[in-house]
Amino acid sequence: MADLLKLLLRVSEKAANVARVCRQEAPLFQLLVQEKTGDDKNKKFVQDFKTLADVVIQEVIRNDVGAQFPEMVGFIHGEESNKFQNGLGECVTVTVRSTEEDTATLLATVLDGDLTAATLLARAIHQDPVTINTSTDGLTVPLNPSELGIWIDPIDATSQYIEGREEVVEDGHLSPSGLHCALVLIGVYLRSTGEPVMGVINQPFNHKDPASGSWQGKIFWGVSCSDINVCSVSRPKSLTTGSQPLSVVLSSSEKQAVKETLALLCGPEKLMYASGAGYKILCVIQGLADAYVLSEGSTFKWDSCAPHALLRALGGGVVDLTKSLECDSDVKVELTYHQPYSEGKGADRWANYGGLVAYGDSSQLSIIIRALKGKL
Ligand code: 2IP
Ligand code: CA
Repeated sequence: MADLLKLLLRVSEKAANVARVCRQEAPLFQLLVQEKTGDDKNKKFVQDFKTLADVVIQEVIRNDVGAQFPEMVGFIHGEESNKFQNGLGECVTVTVRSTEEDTATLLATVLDGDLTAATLLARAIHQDPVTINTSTDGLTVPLNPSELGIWIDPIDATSQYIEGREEVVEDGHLSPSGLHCALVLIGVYLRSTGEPVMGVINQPFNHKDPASGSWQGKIFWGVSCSDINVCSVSRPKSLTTGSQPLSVVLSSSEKQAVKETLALLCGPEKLMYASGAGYKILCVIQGLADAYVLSEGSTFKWDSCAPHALLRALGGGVVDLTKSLECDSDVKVELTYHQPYSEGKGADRWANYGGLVAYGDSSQLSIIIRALKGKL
């Protein structure tokens, strides 16, 4: 299944191109940032162009994976539904057609006939990415497509993507917000057990090329199955050694009780905040934080599946916080990806409803769980 990884790297790059094009091309950018409300609202236009861009990315991935691995059709899930309704109540199912022209024609129907925008979007979808700067040579993955499912988050941290603040991020440093927090996430899990076994994280806005002024991306990937654990990131030995306190990253909207408890454990300097569920797990993958703690059920399977696979490949993982607090602090209740939360409705069925802790080192996880016991 190294072929599946190669394909996911390629489609993630296509997705990253679409994300970059939507910000670079003026007619698309206009649509991305504009809110159509009140009298200005064109009833033939889909409510939300951002969602359309997300759906288009998701469909590109679904289309390409399904074409090469037909056994996986029906098991490729994403955050968005591809059915759109415009203000006139007309329904359109957005799919990727076999030619660029056909895709453009279809997209124009949900863009109120805006053929310029539709053509630009269709061109990005149908363009093959140039080269992928990451090697998977010599990797063999003992998995069969008929045992696998996929979770796609076309763009995680959409608010940062739309806002588009350009931060200069220093290597080895976590930066709380900005375009670099927006990520394409593609995770693969085992249908039988729900374990995450392969993940691709594409960061479309990693750095700006000073010569051309255009954005360059970066791809991270990992495989964790049987005794194979391979990751494109070599994690620096934890920054936490000996007497050094733990470092933890949180959502700025985290509960006060969690903030206070972890501030006592980490000290104010080592308690950090960042946007994007995927970006926060990526910070743990890169060793920029020891853990990411989230007490709410505000992330979903598509947010955590891909980065979870990379953390597993590095010897870490992502556990359910609520369940972990109920168990002995050394028991690890890892998140799984194959079953919905039966009490949830709609998208909430796929929420990580017990919250989570993403960690690189299990002894650090135990310290965090012990600290949070009885505090939530
Ligand atoms: C969001 C996004 C948010 C995150 C939220 C995710 O996904 O990653 O940033 O909240 O949990 O579901 P926070 O940044 O507070 O951690 P999306 O952007 O795809 O809706
Ligand atoms: Ca998301």
